[in-house]
Amino acid sequence: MSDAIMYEKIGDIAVLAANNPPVNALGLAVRQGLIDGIERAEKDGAKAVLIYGEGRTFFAGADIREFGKPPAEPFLPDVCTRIEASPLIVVSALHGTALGGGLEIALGSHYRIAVPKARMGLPEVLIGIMPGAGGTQRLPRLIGIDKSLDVITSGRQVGAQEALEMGIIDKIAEGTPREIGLAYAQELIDAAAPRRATSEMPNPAPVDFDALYDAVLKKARGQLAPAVAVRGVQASSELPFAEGMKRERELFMELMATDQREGLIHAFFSERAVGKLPELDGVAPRDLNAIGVIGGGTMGAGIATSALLSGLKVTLLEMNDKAAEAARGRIAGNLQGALKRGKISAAQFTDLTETALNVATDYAALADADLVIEAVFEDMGVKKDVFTKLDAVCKPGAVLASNTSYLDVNEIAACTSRPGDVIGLHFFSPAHVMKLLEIVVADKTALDVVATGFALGKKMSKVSVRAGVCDGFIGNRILSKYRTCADYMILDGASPYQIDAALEKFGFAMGPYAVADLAGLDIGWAVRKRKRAEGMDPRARDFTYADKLCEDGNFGQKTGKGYYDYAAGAKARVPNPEVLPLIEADRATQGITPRAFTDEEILRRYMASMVNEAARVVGEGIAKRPLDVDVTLLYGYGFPRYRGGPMKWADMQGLPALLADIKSWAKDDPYFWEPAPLLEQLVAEGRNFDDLNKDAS
Ligand code: 3H9
Repeated sequence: MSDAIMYEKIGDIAVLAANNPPVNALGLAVRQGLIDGIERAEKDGAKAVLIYGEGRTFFAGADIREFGKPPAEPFLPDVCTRIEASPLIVVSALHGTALGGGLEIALGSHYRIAVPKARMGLPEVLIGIMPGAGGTQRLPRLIGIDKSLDVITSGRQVGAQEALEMGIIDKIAEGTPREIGLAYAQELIDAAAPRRATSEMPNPAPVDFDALYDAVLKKARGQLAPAVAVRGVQASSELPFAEGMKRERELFMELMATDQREGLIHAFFSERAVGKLPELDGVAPRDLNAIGVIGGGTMGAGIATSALLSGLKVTLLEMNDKAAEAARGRIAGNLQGALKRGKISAAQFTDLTETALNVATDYAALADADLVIEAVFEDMGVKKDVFTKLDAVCKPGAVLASNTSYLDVNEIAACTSRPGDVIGLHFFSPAHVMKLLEIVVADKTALDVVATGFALGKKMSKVSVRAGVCDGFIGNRILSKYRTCADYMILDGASPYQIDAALEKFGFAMGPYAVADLAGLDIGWAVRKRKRAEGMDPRARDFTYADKLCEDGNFGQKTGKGYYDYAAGAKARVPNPEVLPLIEADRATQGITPRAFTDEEILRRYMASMVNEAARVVGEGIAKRPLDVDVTLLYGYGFPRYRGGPMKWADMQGLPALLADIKSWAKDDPYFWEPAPLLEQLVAEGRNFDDLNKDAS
């Protein structure tokens, strides 16, 4: 027997306890251990078998780390089939998260019991595959097609109570999984309960699978797995069990071979790797109980909301009583949303708004804060004024954070007497919704201050990425480059609508011009004005059509018109007829003869500009690893998750072709398309971005 499955016989019950921390993933040793355990139980005179997991969870699924390597026997579907074929009664006792192959083991068992807090599901589509160990064949036989499709195509986790109501499990009981499993197995033995194989249940009644396939494909915005999973479920209705299993395997293997699977699994591991920084090993964060937030606009109120929801006490500072009360109202509004969605109770709402939140107008109110985040106007003079005041009132050791999205955190830190305590914490708006947090480490930021930034991110359930100081840090710096690329394509002949459509087809939730309308066109206008005032590089191209749009009062969704007209609502956007004439006039003034762009060229240019700038960001150490860029773009910029992030996408396309494109476009515009040294180096060495991730791990 392997150590991954521990065997024990208690009376008539053979106990198979999984012991493969941290999540009892079904790696080779576990699969072999289960087969050996069942065989031993059958020879051991047992009447029933109990399967449960030691540690924090039942099996959380197949071992994802084995994907992409040659599969090793025994395969998981065969393990489930062997468990089900046993003449002994097999009981699975679930706790933690019984996911994917874990739930499939339970479905192969004859009876299922769970602790009240157990969660279960078939989340395979979230990593680009579908259930491949009988999940699409057994679940529909057990609970019917509709409920199975809901669980399988969404990948959502179902709580024990709902699972009981759906018929996925037979019983819920309080106790450890071992206790409740043993008691249930004994109860079944005493009642002479029959062996009950899901695979022997009748085929579930069919539905209109073709219509469902189309609907699921459309909803998934280009992701294949949920729709392909519909075909698996279809097989459960139309084919005998063994043939259905074959069909499931074929579909599973097809998905396994896709870039989408590779991209999604890269995203899964990358979002877990971003917080693991060798320099923080053994560094304890500072205390974090009470925080201050300066500025109660949309951003400040969002940060305060997120902090309150994570259990922190918050003092929000505004300039006067009126603004402070408006901020309180904004935060209460955000928390109302959380109440409506069932995230907090009415009692918690009252506690958060009345006890945990304090609004103030005097800096002295921040004297006891462990950490203060300023979210005031994006202007160096204003920020310096705030930090000078914070330096005067905050207690020693308090972390002083700026939520700046572009400005130099070194310069901000230098105006205090404690630059080691200063850090950038760049939240994304709305801050209580968006998961990304850029933790901007300045030259003198102390390591335990960095660790405190990550601890805050964890408390707030953010995905935190370390960034260095530069104009725009990781995300906005790269954004500025690919937005400029799109703007240049418009000057040269593309339309904003064609660009948006091409990128939405690629999988972005919204194209860059729809995003600009949402964010407010006045933001870009202010940046352009600032850059012109500072003096633009003469080699950079400039344009006026976007300024004219703003001069006419079109700031996007908030004014009803921008690149699009929103008269019929945000979703029913239609092109604003004023836009193309402005663009044409700009081209005419600049003497540009417009040319046609294919969607493919739009995508290639847009992505190449993104990847090239990202390579600079990594090369300069602003991002420590390519995966930090991927996670930033996935969580803050709507990059389609199933493409893994720009660096992973570039690796999968092949870096030499990307570099060749860049070099060919550099002939016309050497300033914009100058290849990043890191990209040239990787191509010369025959390596890719993921090799750098591996070097760093
Ligand atoms: C499948 O089952 C296919 C079958 O249908 C058919 C096969 C033929 N494998 O997330 P955490 C690691 S597909 C390997 O930080 P949490 C994770 O990387 C699978 N490793 O903790 C991390 O490692 P590290 C279907 C895994 O408490 C550590 O465990 N199942 C796996 O926040 C802790 O994870 C899924 O898709 C795995 N399957 O969340 C479930 N899972 O410490 C995917 C986790 O080195 N997993 N690790 O960074 C999850 O959703 C969450 O990890 C879970 C725990 C909810 C389980």
